[in-house]
Amino acid sequence: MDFRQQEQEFNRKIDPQKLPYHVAIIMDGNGRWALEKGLPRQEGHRQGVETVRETVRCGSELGLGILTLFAFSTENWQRPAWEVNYLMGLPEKYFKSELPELIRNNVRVNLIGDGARLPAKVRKAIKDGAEATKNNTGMLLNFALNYGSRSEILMAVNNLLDDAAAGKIKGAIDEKVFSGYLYTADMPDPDLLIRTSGEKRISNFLLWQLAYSELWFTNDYWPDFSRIHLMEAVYDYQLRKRRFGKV
Ligand code: V0D
Repeated sequence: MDFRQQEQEFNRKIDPQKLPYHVAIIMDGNGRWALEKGLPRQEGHRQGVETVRETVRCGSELGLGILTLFAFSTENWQRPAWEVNYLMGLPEKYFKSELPELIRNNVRVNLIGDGARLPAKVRKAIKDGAEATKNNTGMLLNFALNYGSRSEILMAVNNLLDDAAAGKIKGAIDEKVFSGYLYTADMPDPDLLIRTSGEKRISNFLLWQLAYSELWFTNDYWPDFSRIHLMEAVYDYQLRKRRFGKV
């Protein structure tokens, strides 16, 4: 069965009424993909951006509400300087080629993570991209950049302490109030988490938000991820009976 036929089959099988509203993806394996092909690591990242394009296109076509992509973790600063440098050029490159299509497809772009500690040119690229898409009402596309979940939780706690000291907190903190202090304030938690490249870890990604999410893994590296993978994950999600801890 070729790619086109597989896509058509999933289009038949996926129930558009039961889509996961929020899908989060840990895009792992660009470096290994390149290594195994005898290519420089940046080739893996370059191909990884192509996969981002295709995944955003497919998510938007399916009608997902939110797609959250883990692009750069707070730990990724420990990579070689040349690689970090190359990665930091990707947001600008991405918008240069994708902005018209994002606008055409009604996609809104948002950053989650500690934006203040990113290089100015990256902040500007994302600010411009977010600004240009802010009135779009279709899929929300979150890029997690300089993101770490424990530091996000601590940011929330510290902002809560400030608000408490300012007398803005009434009574005990419940889950809903706490969630409002995270980068994902006002967004429903991910229904489905996808991780590529065979690793079966959460790696400090959305620890609070993933409490009840379905998890889907593939051994394929991110540059080899395709719309077939996304559709298969969505279809698999639909087959699972979600119980939220109940019987
Ligand atoms: C490399 C695989 C898109 C993961 C995908 C700065 C690692 C390609 C973006 C991007 C990266 C980020 C923000 C934004 C628009 C695009 C991106 C990074 C890495 C780290 F507003 N791909 N991408 N950012 N890779």
